[in-house]
Amino acid sequence: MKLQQKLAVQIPEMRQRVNKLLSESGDIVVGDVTIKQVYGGMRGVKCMVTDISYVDPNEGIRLRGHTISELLKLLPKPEGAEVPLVGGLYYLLLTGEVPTMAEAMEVEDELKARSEVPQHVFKILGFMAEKASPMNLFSTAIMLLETDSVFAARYDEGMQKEEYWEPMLEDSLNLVAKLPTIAAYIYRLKHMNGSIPKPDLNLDWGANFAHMMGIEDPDYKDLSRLYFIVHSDHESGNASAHATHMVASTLSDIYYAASAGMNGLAGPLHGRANQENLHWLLGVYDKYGRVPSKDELRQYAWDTLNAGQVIPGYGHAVLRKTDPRYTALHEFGKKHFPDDPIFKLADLLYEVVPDVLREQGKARNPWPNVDAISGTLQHHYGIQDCDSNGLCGFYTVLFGVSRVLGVSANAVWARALGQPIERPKSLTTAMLEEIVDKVQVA
Ligand code: NMX
Ligand code: MLT
Repeated sequence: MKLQQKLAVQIPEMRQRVNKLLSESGDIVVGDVTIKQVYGGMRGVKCMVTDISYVDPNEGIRLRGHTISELLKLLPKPEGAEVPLVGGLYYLLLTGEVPTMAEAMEVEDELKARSEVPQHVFKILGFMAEKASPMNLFSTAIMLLETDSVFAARYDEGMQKEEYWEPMLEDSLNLVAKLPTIAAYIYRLKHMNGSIPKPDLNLDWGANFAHMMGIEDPDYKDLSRLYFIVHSDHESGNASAHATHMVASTLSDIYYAASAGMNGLAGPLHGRANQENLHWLLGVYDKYGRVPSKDELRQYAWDTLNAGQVIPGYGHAVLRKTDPRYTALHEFGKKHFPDDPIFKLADLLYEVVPDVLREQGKARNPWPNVDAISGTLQHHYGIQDCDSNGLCGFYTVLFGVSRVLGVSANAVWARALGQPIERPKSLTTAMLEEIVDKVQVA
């Protein structure tokens, strides 16, 4: 069934479920909040809801109930390909159902029909390219598309609240459709004077990105789809998803909201960790002129920690085991280029870093996250993260292209369920001290 029709059937049922929960059980307690959590980035505080994905600390992400490895088997694939269609994943994120090939292709066709990027975006990015980082360009490009927001226009006309999700979906499809061209254009501006091949209408959304990057190796098409699938969603508390949700909760449209999410993704503790990890690996490789020994790598890792820095790509706010997204990308590298020296180095890092972090005793999770391998795979295909002016972050743009799938699917459902403006409560330090005094007296 077509995406829009399917959602039109699902939304009233879901509204009923949520209304029942709220009216019959709205006052039931879900969890307590400690002072450590109030000061500690709200870690573990249960205060958001999404049905699109869930991160179990040990098992990792499930998207609509499916693990990454299940999804790679379940979702429809283009003929002869190893990795499924991203259009099929988007259908799953939005509807919760594994699409048939026809349903996945309907989404792919919708995206193709909406993929033309307005000329002003190319022009303005072109003016900025010399001085702006790839993530600045990416976030700006999303904002430049805002002029065409259907949601903003319909809101001004005075639409009913029940209808909000429809233009939100329209905008989301329009935005997602253009992202591969925008990302490839940013790369080409930085490295190839901004000339970009026309999208190939015979290719799917993910493969078209590879084509526009000028890489015709079919393996890179598979890697692009894989990359865009694994980074798409990671429940709603992560910084990019949460920022998007918060901004959208003010009834800003998806362009304002997703651009805010991308600004969060640009930080080194979040999506930029893929860039940091790759640069770290290249730094080690350059220092020794080869893959170092385990002892040398251990020392390098300690030097990083002793300099007060983090080891990028390791640790996580929720996960407590190896990230299954790391595993999926690692398997791809192992199958296609096990002898790539940087891939070997990333492998050696896995053998060294968890022990080092355990020995240091600070990180709650010593295992790798997705960013400990993703840059290595792009690097293998010759994709550079930095331009000749030293402006870096293209790998984070690729994370961002994928993350917009998840945050926009969430934004459509947030509108459908009438989620209100987000507004948690802040306290003062004196108030917390007062709470402590009262507890101690009692
Ligand atoms: N290297 C060194 N120290 C670390 C690391 C690491 N990889 N991970 C955590 N720590 C430290 C952390 O800085 C903190 O130190 P302090 O008490 O001095 O402030 C301490 O260990 C406790 O932190 P955790 O509670 O384990 O982690 P938290 O939930 O606060 O932060 C991350 C999670 C992901 C921000 C953190 O593990 C980190 O900085 N990792 C490296 C950057 C990274 O890979 N980010 C990408 C995350 C995934 N993504 O795609 O967004
Ligand atoms: C993500 O994919 O957003 C990261 O792993 C960070 C997180 O989940 O906190």
